[in-house]
Amino acid sequence: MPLQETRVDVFEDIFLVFLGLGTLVGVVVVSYVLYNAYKYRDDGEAKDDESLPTVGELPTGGKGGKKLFLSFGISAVIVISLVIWTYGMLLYVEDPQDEFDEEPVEIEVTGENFAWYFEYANGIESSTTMRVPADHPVAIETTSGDVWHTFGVPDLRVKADAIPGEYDETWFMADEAGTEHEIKCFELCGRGHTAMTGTVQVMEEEAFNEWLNNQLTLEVTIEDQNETPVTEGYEMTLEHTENAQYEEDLVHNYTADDFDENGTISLDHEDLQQGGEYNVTITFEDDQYETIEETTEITRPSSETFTVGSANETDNGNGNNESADGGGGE
Ligand SMILES: [Cu+2]
Repeated sequence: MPLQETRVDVFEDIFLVFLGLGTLVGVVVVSYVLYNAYKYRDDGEAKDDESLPTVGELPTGGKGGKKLFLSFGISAVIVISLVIWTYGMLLYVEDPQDEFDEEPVEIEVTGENFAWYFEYANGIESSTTMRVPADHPVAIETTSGDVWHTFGVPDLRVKADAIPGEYDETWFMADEAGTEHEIKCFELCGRGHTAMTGTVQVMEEEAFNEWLNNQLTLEVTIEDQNETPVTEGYEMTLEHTENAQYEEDLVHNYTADDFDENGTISLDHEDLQQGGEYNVTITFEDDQYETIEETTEITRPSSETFTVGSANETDNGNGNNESADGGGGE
């Protein structure tokens, strides 16, 4: 079986084989019926070798059921080989994991509140539009945040249950960059069911990777209460809240020298490696300002501004280290 066949190819092959064989068998059977109807037609004259049966007479002669066995035999060969071949094709559709010659792109799909949400392996999230690379296997895991839904992309022959607490796995491959395919819900789930649509957007692999990397960025700015950049005398630590779950150590340390004159540092996918929720800790030399401890979520290009307060002014212990834009990146 050729590698990297898409689901569409497989189902098209099965359809064509069934159509071809069905047509062939139909033509043979109908022709043979017509041929015999003609050959043994009643033209009003009895032939020499014809002995008309009479009521109650049992048939004699014949060739030991040769024709019967022949037709049963041919049918059995056709049906059994069809079953085996189709089963093999469907096994490939069900579980092609070993046959992928590239690592599939992994996406977790969640149906919730009549909308579709997508989370990529690097922690990046999107909704409604699912971007995928062309000619590259995509492995999806579907689940639901509320009621039963079913994720389906008819064009790509994809369908997977989305059930709360369960993960259904399937895969697909789209072969033409620039095309779009409609996503629909195939489980009557409520009032918003028919509007529960989305789009699979097929991109060139390079453009897809660029998009995915560009989503994983964080800009942090530190300023004081007069909106003046703070550029000296501090250290910042970012620690992924689920660090233990990842192979890489997702703890990143920066000093004031890494920030520019605007008190800003821009981190990209190479710095961060993984999106998701991070604990941000900023400590100041000589207790110049109170330590900042916040969490930030990076699921798309994010920015955070932290406003520092003077350490000796913070007698009520709050209100000084909240981020100025109300949490950013949300
Ligand atoms: Cu639904």
